[in-house]
Amino acid sequence: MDHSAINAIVAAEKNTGLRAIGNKVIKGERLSREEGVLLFEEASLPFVGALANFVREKLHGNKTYFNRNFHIEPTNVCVFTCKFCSYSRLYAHKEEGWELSIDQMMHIVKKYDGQPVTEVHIVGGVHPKMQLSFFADLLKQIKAHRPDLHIKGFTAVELDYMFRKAKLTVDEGMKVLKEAGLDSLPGGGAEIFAPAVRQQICDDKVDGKGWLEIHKAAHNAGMHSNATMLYGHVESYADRVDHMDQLRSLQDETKGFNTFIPLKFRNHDNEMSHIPEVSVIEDLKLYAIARLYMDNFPHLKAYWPMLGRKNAQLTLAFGVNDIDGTIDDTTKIYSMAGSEEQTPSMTTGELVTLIKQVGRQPIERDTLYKEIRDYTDVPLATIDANPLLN
Ligand code: V47
Ligand code: SF4
Repeated sequence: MDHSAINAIVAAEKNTGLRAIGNKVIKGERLSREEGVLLFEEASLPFVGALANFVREKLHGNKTYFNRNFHIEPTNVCVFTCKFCSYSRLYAHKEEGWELSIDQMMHIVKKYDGQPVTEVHIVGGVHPKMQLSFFADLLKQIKAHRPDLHIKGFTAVELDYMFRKAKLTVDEGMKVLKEAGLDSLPGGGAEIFAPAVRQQICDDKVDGKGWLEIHKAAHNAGMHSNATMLYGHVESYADRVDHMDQLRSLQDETKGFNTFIPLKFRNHDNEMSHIPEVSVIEDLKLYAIARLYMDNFPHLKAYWPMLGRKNAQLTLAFGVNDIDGTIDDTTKIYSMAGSEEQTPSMTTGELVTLIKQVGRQPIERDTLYKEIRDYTDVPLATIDANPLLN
């Protein structure tokens, strides 16, 4: 979208507050908390969408990133009791859960031998008996087997518990895992930082301050990380803006975040099932406002297993420039929460098609957004259709 088109859209806006915000966005100026809340309360979807698309195209043109990754979920046994979680089983009921040994996890890694995956994403419940030394061994074995595979592992919730159990400071614990092979941190566990919301939805795990401290320590140790926000439950618009504001401030300080990933609350089979899920209009507005507010986050990701393929395509017109990866069907966190995709796995060809169908340019990236391959002119028939070649 060029300047004259976006100028016309902003000039036509009748609400003076929104018009002022539009003009700030065009000039590349930062939005305040009040302006963030005003966008949620009063802006129309076409208005925020046009602005977010303008910013997205200014930053990335038509480029839309994905990567080839697979997930390992070491366990779904968890000491915590987040009310939105459909995935975890308390230790007391661990017969309903699973816990993988290092050998079993290495078996998953070895399944991808010779396949062009670039990342393994390790995330799971917080098992009381899986400790720092266990995970350090796992990381070492993965690196020894496949040194080029980027290991994106462990939410701040898992790390906080691991470090406390090992009686190490956050910096000390991070050093141990980095030396063992950890390359970056995923964005999970952030939920909503506001203490009053956390108290209602996840009152026993690391708080917002602790989450931010762990990501700061990772950045200081030279690692990158992602950040998530679980939205569409009991939080207010001000809570969403507060969450994004705290992330934006840490990013000013460290520049260590790659990607912001809003996660839509899904209400299947959890203790918050009585809360209705928000509409797709609310989803798209949230992505757009996130793109406008998080001005120092290079990337905005739509996690397609949660949204479904069609809605993920839509987000590409509302600020999103990344749709995660091919993933692997071992991912259970989302299918258990009622995600759109019961067996989340897409071949590279399917991902490329999904991006091309909406007029964007599919680019395979590595975890740190180094471009691996531009698929714009690659004929579909030559892209591997084998799901294992994700
Ligand atoms: O923190 C749990 C969320 C997160 C539900 O960094 C739910 O690249 C919706 O953070 N409805 C973990 N969401 C997963 C995660 C993630 C996923 C993909 C990529 C990356 C990345 C990170 O899943 C949790 C929580 O916010 N979650 N239950 C639910 N019912
Ligand atoms: Fe445990 Fe994570 Fe589920 Fe919370 S969201 S109960 S920390 S697995």
